[in-house]
Amino acid sequence: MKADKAGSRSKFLSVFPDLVDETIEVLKSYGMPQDAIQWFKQNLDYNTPSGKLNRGLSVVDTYGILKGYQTVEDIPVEEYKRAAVLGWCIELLQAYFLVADDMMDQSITRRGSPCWYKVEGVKEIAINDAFMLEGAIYILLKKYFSNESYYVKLMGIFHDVTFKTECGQLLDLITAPEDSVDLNKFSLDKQMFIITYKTAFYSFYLPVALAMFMTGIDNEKDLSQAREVLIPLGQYFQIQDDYLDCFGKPEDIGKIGTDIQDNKCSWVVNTALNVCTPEQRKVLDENYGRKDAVKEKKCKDLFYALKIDDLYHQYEENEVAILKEKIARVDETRGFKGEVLTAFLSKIYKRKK
Ligand code: GPP
Ligand code: MG
Ligand code: MG
Ligand code: MG
Repeated sequence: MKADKAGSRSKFLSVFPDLVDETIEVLKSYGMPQDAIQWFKQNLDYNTPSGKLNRGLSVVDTYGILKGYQTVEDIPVEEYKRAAVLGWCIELLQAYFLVADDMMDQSITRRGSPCWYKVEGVKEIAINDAFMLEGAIYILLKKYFSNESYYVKLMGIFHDVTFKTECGQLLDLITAPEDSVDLNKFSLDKQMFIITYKTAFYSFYLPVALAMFMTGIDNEKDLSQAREVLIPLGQYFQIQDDYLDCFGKPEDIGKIGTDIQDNKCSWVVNTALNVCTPEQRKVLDENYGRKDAVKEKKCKDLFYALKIDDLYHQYEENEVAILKEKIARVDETRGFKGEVLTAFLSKIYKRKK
């Protein structure tokens, strides 16, 4: 399918206001007061459409590719709407996770603006707002898909993937205690487990699986072929995220990295632990994971000295070659297409944000 990035994005964005209105209808039907309705609308508008929208757009793109449409414009209106609704459901899931994650990670900015809990007057109410963003997913699924044979599959996968993500987040958090830094607890294996669960399932497997359910090209063999590429692709994406947290520019990534101060079991620190000398290890033991900008800078300087950025670029080239090989081996006899996976890969290769 040919890509017109800006066109696809604005078409996808144009669906969102109606979905906000339809979700708000539910609150109106409860007789909720106007200020509560306004709060919920603000929550939806601030947290949902402000990102890259890669996950949401991928549902539409995958749907178009599987159905054999040449461009997004060729997708009939009704079909486009439903694929876009599923795309927005993932963006709502993402919004729900990020609002909560930013509180847990004590982050300051997200997508170039203050994190939602940092917005004047929000604070801990953001916890409930996160739950309500999740709730909006099921309002939309019910409204648009409850008469479809695959409705239960959609609900099942959202629940399954949400729980997997929460498991990954749990491990991310307990491996990064605030008050006791013990780098012996870190390893690249542990980091791989964390990122597979906290990122890869919902960001990569979910968009493709949703489009597959919608098209009916969802034989277990094909879902498994999709998973075999999308899970490693998601791991690569989160390793990029870890790399960008340290080496990216805040003006590019829209957020200020917190992994060093937060004692995160990230790809960067694990790679450094594998290549550092005993003296450099001492620097990390004494400075990593402390809420202190000077100590953070010492760690960052060490990561530059160890050329972790070069190691990242080597990792990236190697991983992308492996992924391309895997995609070339996809069996298309039942209607699944390797192009779905190539499209995803080209969206994230060498990303800066
Ligand atoms: C991102 O990790 C992880 C998630 C968005 C999953 C959160 C899951 C929950 C159940 C809340 P990150 O903290 O590295 O992301 P970022 O760098 O964008 O803050
Ligand atoms: Mg986090
Ligand atoms: Mg975070
Ligand atoms: Mg991160």
